Amino acid sequence: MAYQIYPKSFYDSNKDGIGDIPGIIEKLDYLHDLGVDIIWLSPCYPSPLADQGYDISDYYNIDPRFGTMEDMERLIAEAKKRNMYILMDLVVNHCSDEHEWFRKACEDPEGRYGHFFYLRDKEEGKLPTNWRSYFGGPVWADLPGTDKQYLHVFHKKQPDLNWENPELREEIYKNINWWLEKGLGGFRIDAIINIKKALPFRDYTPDREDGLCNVNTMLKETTGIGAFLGEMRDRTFLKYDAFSVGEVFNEKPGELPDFIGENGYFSSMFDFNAAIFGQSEKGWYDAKPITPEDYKNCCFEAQEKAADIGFLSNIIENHDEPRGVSRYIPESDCCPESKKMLAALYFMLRGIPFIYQGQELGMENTQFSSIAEIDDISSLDEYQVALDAGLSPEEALKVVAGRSRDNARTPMQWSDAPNAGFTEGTPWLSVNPNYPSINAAAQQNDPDSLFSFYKQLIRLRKNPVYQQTIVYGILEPAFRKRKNLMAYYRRSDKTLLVIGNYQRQEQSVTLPAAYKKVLLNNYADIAQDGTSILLHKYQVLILEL
Ligand code: TEU
Ligand code: CA
Repeated sequence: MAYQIYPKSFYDSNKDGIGDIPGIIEKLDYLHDLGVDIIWLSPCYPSPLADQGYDISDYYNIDPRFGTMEDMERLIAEAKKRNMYILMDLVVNHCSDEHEWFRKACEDPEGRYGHFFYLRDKEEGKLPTNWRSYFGGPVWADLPGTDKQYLHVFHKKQPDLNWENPELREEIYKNINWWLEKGLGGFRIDAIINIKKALPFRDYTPDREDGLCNVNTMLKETTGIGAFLGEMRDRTFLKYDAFSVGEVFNEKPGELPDFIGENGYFSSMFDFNAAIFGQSEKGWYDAKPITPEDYKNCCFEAQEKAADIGFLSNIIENHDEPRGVSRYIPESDCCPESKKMLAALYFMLRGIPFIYQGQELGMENTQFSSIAEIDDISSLDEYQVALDAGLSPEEALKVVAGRSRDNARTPMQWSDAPNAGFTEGTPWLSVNPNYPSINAAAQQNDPDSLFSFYKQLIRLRKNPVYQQTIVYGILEPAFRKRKNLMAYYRRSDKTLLVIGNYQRQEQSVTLPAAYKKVLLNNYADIAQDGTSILLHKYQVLILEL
């Protein structure tokens, strides 16, 4: 199983308030104890941090805020000693506008590096296309010192790289191989669906009053991304037997086998079906909340789609999402039992489970009392979108607080010491005020803690007796029509039933047969009468049938 670290917020070893690589090394035993095999690090390359490191200014280095290349090499080696592998983030849809390539493109737009980007002649009063960037506003900005404009589908400080140019692709493959040569286990591949643009560029029907359209409208028209992804796989990952997991939103119907099937572009890709549920073209303020039934349907839909094809990577949160327990559990019901239920339900799905830092402790969304407390550029844009739509500042803040990427980015809660033991300095982002009750130190030696529950889930997945079934077994939904009950069989040489009562009211179920063994239970007991079980509030069971 894999664990995502957001370096800036994981552990600060030198009191500057910013998490760093030596800090990660100090915590490797913690991760090893949890049972982690693969660690994905969000970007720690040199970066102006316009988008928290997803704007890279040098692909061959480590940002001094996070440490040195020696630290990184030590991390890879120390992880390996503990049988763990490091994945880095591969951010190659765009680089930073402070990358040397972009600076050279500004100096000579017609030269080699001008062709690394998408440049168009500037026309007064008219943009080359009417696409809206993911972080708001048009995707076109003036190329400094020239009469041209460049494309950025994310932030202005994240110019898109021109994948149509073979020289650019060579540079990327060279960089990937350079890291793999260092002993890196592989990559998580950022925003990859954006690398192929629909050519020639054109306008699409606007979807908001700003006259712009979502980038996805353009992406839907693209064909041929496979040629780039297949080439990248063959030139890099394949040669090193490296692990790759793609951040793929909206692949086209029928494309899944190309992505994660036999000899697919990637080893795996994330399942975002639940994460994107309820999204609205209009913005966060118009998004629909997700109910337990919706969550169940999202999971099963994705499972069914991938069943004969490959392994999805399953998550309940990441650095771009609110905390899973705050999103997928009805607000007033967020408690240790429901957190464990959610943990078991997603962890036992077919695929590769990923845990995001702090998820194993049940970290929750934080509180924002003013927009000034928010750092995330995506939240700041959505706040404005909500205000423009007529929401009051209080309403807009509430919308953003529920969705903000900063919910996941607050410092890791290690202990009840000041600043949750994350730093002895001033943290770059405030800690969640609930750290005195939710922290690692309080949970590590408590057999009833969420941390211990995750440990048991991981041990179960690795237990040779059940591994075949949990890793490779098919998934078959059970009691599908029962409301607020999420249950499924995992079948191979054994049959397991995972069953969760996704509500505060008790609920009874009749098993098809008596079970042989209880593999995991988030309560001390099972209220049972023969094959009929009365599930407690948010009770989850993993049974061997
Ligand atoms: O995210 C890609 C992506 O599609 C985002 O727009 C995501 O939907 C958004 O952040 C939600 O608010 C990746 C990274 O995970 C993200 O952190 C980066 O900001 C983005 O790429 C640009 O590199
Ligand atoms: Ca530091």
